[in-house]
Amino acid sequence: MTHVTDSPRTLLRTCPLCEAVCGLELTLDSDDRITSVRGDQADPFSRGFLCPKGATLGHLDGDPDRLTGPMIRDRATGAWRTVEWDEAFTVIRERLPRITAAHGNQAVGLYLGNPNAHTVAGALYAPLLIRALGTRNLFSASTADQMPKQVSSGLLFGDPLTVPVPDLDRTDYLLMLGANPLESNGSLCTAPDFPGRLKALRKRGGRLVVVDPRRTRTAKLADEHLFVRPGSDAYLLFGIVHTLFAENLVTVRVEVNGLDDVRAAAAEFTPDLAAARSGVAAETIVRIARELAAAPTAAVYARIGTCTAEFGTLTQWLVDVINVLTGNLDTPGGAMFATGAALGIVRSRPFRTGRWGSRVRGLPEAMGELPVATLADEIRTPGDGQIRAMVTVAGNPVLSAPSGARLDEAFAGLEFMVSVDRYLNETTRHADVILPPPRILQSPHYDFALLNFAVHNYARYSRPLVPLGAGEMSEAEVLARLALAVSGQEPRSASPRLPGLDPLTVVDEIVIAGTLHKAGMADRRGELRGTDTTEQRLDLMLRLGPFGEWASEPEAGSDWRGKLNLQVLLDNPHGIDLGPLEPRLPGVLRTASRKVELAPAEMLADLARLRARARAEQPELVLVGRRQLRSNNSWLHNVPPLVGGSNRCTLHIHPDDAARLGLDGLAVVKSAAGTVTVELEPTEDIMPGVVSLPHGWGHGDSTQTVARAHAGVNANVLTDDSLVDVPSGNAVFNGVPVTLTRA
Ligand SMILES: Nc1nc2c(c(=O)[nH]1)N[C@H]1C(S)=C(S)[C@@H](COP(=O)(O)OP(=O)(O)OC[C@H]3O[C@@H](n4cnc5c(=O)[nH]c(N)nc54)[C@H](O)[C@@H]3O)O[C@H]1N2
Ligand SMILES: Nc1nc2c(c(=O)[nH]1)N[C@H]1C(S)=C(S)[C@@H](COP(=O)(O)OP(=O)(O)OC[C@H]3O[C@@H](n4cnc5c(=O)[nH]c(N)nc54)[C@H](O)[C@@H]3O)O[C@H]1N2
Ligand code: SF4
Ligand SMILES: [Mo]
Repeated sequence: MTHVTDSPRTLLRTCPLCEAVCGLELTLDSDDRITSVRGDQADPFSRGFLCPKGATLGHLDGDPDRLTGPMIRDRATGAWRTVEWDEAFTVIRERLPRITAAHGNQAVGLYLGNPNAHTVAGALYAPLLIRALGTRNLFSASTADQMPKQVSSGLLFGDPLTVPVPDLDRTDYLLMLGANPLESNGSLCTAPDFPGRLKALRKRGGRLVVVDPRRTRTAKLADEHLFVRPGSDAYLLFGIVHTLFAENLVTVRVEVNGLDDVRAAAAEFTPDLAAARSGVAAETIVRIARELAAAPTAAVYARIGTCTAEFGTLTQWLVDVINVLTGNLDTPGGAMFATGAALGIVRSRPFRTGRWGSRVRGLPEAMGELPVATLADEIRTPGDGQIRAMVTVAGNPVLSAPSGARLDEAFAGLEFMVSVDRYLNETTRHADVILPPPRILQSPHYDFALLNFAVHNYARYSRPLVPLGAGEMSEAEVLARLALAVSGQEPRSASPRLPGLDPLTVVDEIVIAGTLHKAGMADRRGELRGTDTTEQRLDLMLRLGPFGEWASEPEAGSDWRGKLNLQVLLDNPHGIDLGPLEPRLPGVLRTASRKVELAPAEMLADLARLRARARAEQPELVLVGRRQLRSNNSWLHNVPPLVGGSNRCTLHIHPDDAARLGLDGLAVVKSAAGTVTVELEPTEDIMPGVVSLPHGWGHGDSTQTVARAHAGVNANVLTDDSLVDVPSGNAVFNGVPVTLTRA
């Protein structure tokens, strides 16, 4: 890449690595290399916060192992060669449509990984690929992550994207379960400097209670930490609900249906039962219920530890049931709904799941997706509708999905695979073609998804900081061309009606025209600003959004009401403070009743499972995960300053368990799904009876040099894809029964 610049220069950009959306101030040298990264002090939301991952963005960006051009694998020799884009797309256009022609659309599976939630390409152009493939075999990291929260929100509020977040900056009491934002910086709760916000909560006299089988850094910061047996959060929360009813502490401030059904359901799930299952004393559960009811404002927040568990959806439902019963839903200081600035999908019908089922296990669809826990089944089980080819975009399911070893084998048996990814890794090594996105700095950034889950209304847009060079392609264009190729179309036939335009422009023009038409503004195309059609789409979404200058009735009450468009964001490169969260009910409800449906039939039906488990024996030893400050799922282990030290793949175990089992050094960990051998790290910070292994490791065969030197083991060899949270189909990573022996 050669272009002339003044050197060095300072540029602003949002960090794309996690949900905290921190503003960054980058210094680039005359070769466009990042020489320093600082937190952007003038960002009104992140106020200069920076974590170790953001700080090493330059190393990630300059990684010599990052793929810089399309690659094709020779199936006979296994050798990779770098090719021109046209050759890569030609191979796809020739191979993939032949498979669908012979076996139908279901023969191709699509997996969308986590970074799609962070990129403009993922937000605006992945849907195009979904449509082009027309397959029901659509999978994503969502069913290894937050699907329980989305199903629960869909049932309660009618829309799975209407997810309440704790009003962190104003709450007086935060009950947090299964989250460790001091290391993760938060999830489904966009809050840059989450640690600082928690400290501020305590400083203003608020109370933080953390429920976790590990004494995490977050737990150490809290007023109170409760060790909880993995997978038992639903009992614990039911114990709180039971107490709220039993002690007449219920104050409902929003319109709801089903209050009596919830009361009836909670009758059998007493604090005593909760104590027996969770290990938290019944008196403590009762006291927490009273504290939540008595606090001027309070919020319950539960994340990955509780989502990726056997009763994930029930747990997420109970979280918001408590927020409702304590009068804290949709009120300042409670659990509130953010107002994203960009126009989102407007849902007309109430959400439901199970509109279709997966072929092999009949698992219900949710949000149009099937559970990733059944992806290996769909590839391996012969018959009509079997997956024979895969497309993956920004995902590494061999390391991130349950029963990873099974999936690894399944991918190896595919007839054809395409991956859009920065790296040759454990998943993409099975691809025939890899299409890499350009450098992070060459992509625009707007958080279409995450700003809908922010604890403060905010917007920020970053233009690409470095132009694309010869032979480089934006990820938006990669996806647009891939969508054409999988349908067997040549780029020039993108649209007969718009001849001479590149595929990306064609797609954007169609979307823009459709959106304008729906808004009754077909004549205003010429007013949209932006250097390309991607920016013009953002401009349109901002103008029509809740703060937008074209909003018919701006809902949001900030000073920016009726003003936003792309130019305003460009004029405010540090981001815009759109004000504190505001009450949004009943406006955002999409239930048929236009009330909060507090007792959805799907949740009441799932109680049978919870009841049955209450009688089951507790396994002697169970596995949970953990996140590490200097990791990001599977893909930052090739960044030298991030690996090593505390950032290693070790099994945390209580010293009493290690002694009882006569273990030290290495141990063999065995589950129903598989076996790994891993180094033990005894610590008092974990409950007896629980061991913890971080996910995303297992780079033993990697061609990434640094990652291979810090390989670790794949935690998902141990997790079992035959288990799911039934209502959402979500994978179960926590509470996996294991046995340990000496290595
Ligand atoms: N540094 C870093 N940051 C990240 C990521 C990363 O890999 N590294 N990943 C990003 C992603 S994709 C996500 S989704 C978010 C997730 O962000 P968080 O939800 O904060 O995830 P974790 O840090 O894994 O914290 C989950 C906690 O749940 C606990 N836990 C396990 N089982 C149970 C249980 O049954 N009950 C309860 N109550 N607790 C349990 C674990 O001990 C752990 O401390 O983090 C994001 N941020
Ligand atoms: N045992 C266990 N397993 C888990 C979890 C757990 O807590 N425990 N957590 C789960 C959670 S919350 C999540 S979100 C999933 C994550 O699951 P995945 O999304 O499948 O895995 P990642 O490791 O995030 O992989 C991201 C991939 O995207 C590539 N990439 C990075 N940036 C870009 C980009 O801009 N464009 C493109 N095209 N590719 C890019 C990376 O190289 C990498 O290959 O893992 C889940 N798996
Ligand atoms: S907290 Fe997240 S968004 Fe902020 S600098 Fe770190 S990785 Fe980037
Ligand atoms: Mo995630």
